[in-house]
Formats: sequence, structure tokens, C-alpha cells
Amino acid sequence: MTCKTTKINLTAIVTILILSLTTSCAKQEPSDLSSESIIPAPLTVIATGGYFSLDKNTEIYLKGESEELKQIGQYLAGRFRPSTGFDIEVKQATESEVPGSIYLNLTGDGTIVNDESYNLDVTKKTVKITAVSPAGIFLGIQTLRQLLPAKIELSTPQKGPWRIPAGTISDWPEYAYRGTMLDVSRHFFAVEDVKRFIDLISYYKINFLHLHLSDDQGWRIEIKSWPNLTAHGGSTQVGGGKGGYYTQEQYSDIVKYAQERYITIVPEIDMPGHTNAALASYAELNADGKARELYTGTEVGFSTFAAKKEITYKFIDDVIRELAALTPGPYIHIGGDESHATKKDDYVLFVEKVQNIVKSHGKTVIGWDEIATTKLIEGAVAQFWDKAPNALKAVEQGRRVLFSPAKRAYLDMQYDSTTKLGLHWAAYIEIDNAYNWDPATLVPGIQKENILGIEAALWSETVTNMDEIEYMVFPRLPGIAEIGWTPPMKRDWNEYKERLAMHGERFKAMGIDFYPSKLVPWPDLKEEE
Ligand code: TNX
Repeated sequence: MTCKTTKINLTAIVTILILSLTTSCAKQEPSDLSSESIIPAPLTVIATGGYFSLDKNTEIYLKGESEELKQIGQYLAGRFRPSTGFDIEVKQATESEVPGSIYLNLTGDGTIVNDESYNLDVTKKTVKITAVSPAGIFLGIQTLRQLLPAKIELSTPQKGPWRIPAGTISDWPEYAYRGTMLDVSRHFFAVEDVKRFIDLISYYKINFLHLHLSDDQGWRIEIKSWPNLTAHGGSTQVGGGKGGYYTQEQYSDIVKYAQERYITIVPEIDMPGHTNAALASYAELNADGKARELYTGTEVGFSTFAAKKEITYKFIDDVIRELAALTPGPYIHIGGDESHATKKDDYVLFVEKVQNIVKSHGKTVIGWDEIATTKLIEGAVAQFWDKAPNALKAVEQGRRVLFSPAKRAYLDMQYDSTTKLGLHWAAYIEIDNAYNWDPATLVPGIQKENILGIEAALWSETVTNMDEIEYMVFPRLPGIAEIGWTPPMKRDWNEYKERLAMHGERFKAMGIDFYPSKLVPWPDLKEEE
């Protein structure tokens, strides 16, 4: 009896094994481009059947004279090298087309819509990415990476085949600003972590990284004219750890690393509230002239710059001047949230003055939605995180809004009541909630043309290291990235969750410690080879 059962079970197991082997082999024959799991979903995809094979003879050819294009070619070769083991060369294209090659074509083809748009044409003979700007080529490369097997992302040599399904993709983003915010103040993250973060978000076509560089618990960017900000104000963090800060050199290195991945850094100095670290570093910035103690807790709303003191604006002018010099991007973020310890009149006076300081250093100002309760200067952007009436006030003033509604786009919110990390003051945000919304219809009275874009924010009161960052960011960020990239007509949760499921293997290959939400039909994820 026992023996019989075992026999039956064995037959069943063997059958299942054979079945699953044949299906997984079939899966290795990509021939339908339109059923690939690309995130964010491209605008148009036309499958033509068959595939291109990447092999040891594949080379990358550049069309168009540009240093940046050369760098992108090297970046692409560098992405494929570790897992394929191929030493892919990057060369300038000549008249005759070399079969088996990848072409990066910067000259456009007359159909390119804007700087971020690209066409990807895959035939049995060649792969071509066409754009009018290096950014478009870079974005096209992210799509190409997702068309190869997940193991392309591993850092050790793997067996092929490396096949890319044939067809044409024509793609560009819904919103120009697709951002993520990282709070490096509550807990400090080293340069290497920020670089890894940049690599991970660029895979999903995120193009802005907002760094929350100062708060009550720590000042994280060296300001040469006020050295105690980092010497003292950067010396701790939430929980009393030793904190840290970026020297200007390190910061510039981050900015450059991001630039090479077509990501613009948006630096934030949060003020007039959230300023205890500065108030502890320089007594004169306090209304009473007395330095505050360093703070390692997680309360908000107790600190404020002295809005009526002249030294405050001399200080801010110095800080913004140095920061602007380190910032090739257009934006500087002035915070402005939760200034509960600032009198209303002082807050208005302060925000109006500081907007002009930012302007005087040639930058466009962004602030949390509270700044819309003051008179916004031309071009100012309000970041909607909490109060829709504030966002509406910005629109009434003819200004644009950046969408980061805490109930949907705060990556520090817990997934559900069992999540150990994170907070839940705004909501529990499961993967479907993070995905299923549209900035253009979320707040009545705010339309697409009033919206600069979307940003997912990771506050770090409870997040202390890279693994924890990854757990809170993945897999919500790909969904937010898709909201920013793909028009609402082309987005559907039930279809998206299937695509997201296929990214589980990619997360694993990249070593991402992600939250395996039960709402997503993840395939059985093999252990990394
Ligand atoms: C609110 S969001 C804050 C931050 C906290 C966050 C925690 C915003 C502009 N202010 O100071 O870190 O909640 O979720």
C-alpha cells in the first residue's frame, strides 16, 4: 500500500518535472515582443516574430558624433559583460550594417517626439535604438535590458542563449518629472548606497532623485562657509548612531554618477522648520541666540529658524549659493513642511524671501505643499504630499504641482499591519494602492497640464540600511514609475501585476531585497546561481 502510493507519487512528480521542463524551455524561445513584461509599459509595441541573438560576436555601433553616446555605449557593454562574459566592443558605425550588432543611433529618424523618446527596432539581424538625445538612447537601453532573460542582471558568467524578441517599440513618457526621494538625514546613507539606489531606479526610467539633505536629526551636505553644520550637525542620526555627511567632492561624485544615468539630483534643505541640526550647530540662527541640543528622536514640528533675523538670510544665501554651484539641475528644494513652531506671519515672510534667494542663484524653487499658502514666485513648484487645498492654491496661482500624495506615494508607509519597518500615519500602502491611481484625476481642479510629474518619497526614520531601503522601495517603485511614464489608458492593475510578477526574477538577479506581496502572482523564484 505504502509502496503503491510512493510509486504513483513518483510518476506524478516525474510528469510534473517533464512538463515544467518543457514549459520553461518553451519560455526560452522569445518570439512575441508584445507579451514581454516591460515596466513601465511602453506606448506602442509591435511584434514581428523571431528574435535577435546576442552572442560573442555582437558589437555596439554608434551613429552620431557625441562623447555622451560613447559613454552610453560603454555603459551598455558594461551591463552585459559580467553575465554574458562577452567582451562587447563599442565602435563608430560605418555605412555598411554589420549583422549581429546593436546600433545606438542619435540622429533620430523623423518620428522622435522629445528628448526622452526612443524607438527600439529588433530584427533577426540587428537591434537599433534611435533617439534625438542621449537621454532617449539611455531610456531605450533600459527597455532592451528588460527584454533579455533576468539572468542578464547577474554579476557572474551565465549560459545563454541571449535572445531578444523581434519587433518595434516606440515610446515616450507621460510626465517629464518621474522622481524618487531619499531621506539621508534621519538615517545617513553612504555614497555607495546612493549609487546603488540610482542604478536601481534608473532601470525603471526614473529621471529625478530628490535628496532630503537636512532635517532636525542631521545636516548631510558640507557647506564650506558654515563648517559646523556637518562637523556638529551631521554627527548623529535617529537612534543616536554616528550619522555622517557628504563632502562637496563626494556629493559632486553622486551628482555625476546620476547624470551619467540621466537622473537629475534635486537637493533639499528643509526650512524654516525641520532645522534642529542647524540650530544646534550655530547659536545665532536661533531667535533666542542659544544653540539647541542635537536631536535623535522622530518627532516633527518643534524647530524653526528665526524669520526676523538678518543673519538667517545671510546664512541661507551662503548655503544656497554653495548648493547651487554643486547643482547642474534646474531645481532646489526648500522644504517648508510642518513648520508648526513658526508663526504664520513669519512663515510667509520667510518662504517669500527664500524663494527669491533660490531665484537669485539661478535655480527654480520647489517646496512641500505648505509653501502654496504664501505668494509663489513664477516657476515655483509645490510638492503635494498632504493637503489637496494647498495643491489647489498653487494651481490658482498659476504654478505647477509635483504629486507625492502620502497615501499612495510614500514608500515609508507600511504595506500592511504586519510590516515591521515603516510608519502608517498616512495609510497602509499595498502594491495595488501604490499603482492604482492617476495624478491627473486625484484632485478635482488639478489637471495634467498643472502637473510637473510624480515623486515617490522614502523617509528614513525607520529605515537604516540598503536592505531596508530596498524592502520599502520594491516593488512599489516600479508601479509609481509606470504612473509617471505610461498614459492612464494603457494602465491596468490586473495586467500590471502579471508583468510585475515577472520582475521578481530580475529583482533577485540584482540582489534586491523586495517585499513579496501576496497580491502579485510571483513565479517560483529560484535561488541565485
Ligand atoms: C511627514 S512628508 C514629513 C516628514 C516625515 C514623514 C514620515 C513631509 C513633507 N514631512 O518629515 O519624515 O512624514 O512619513
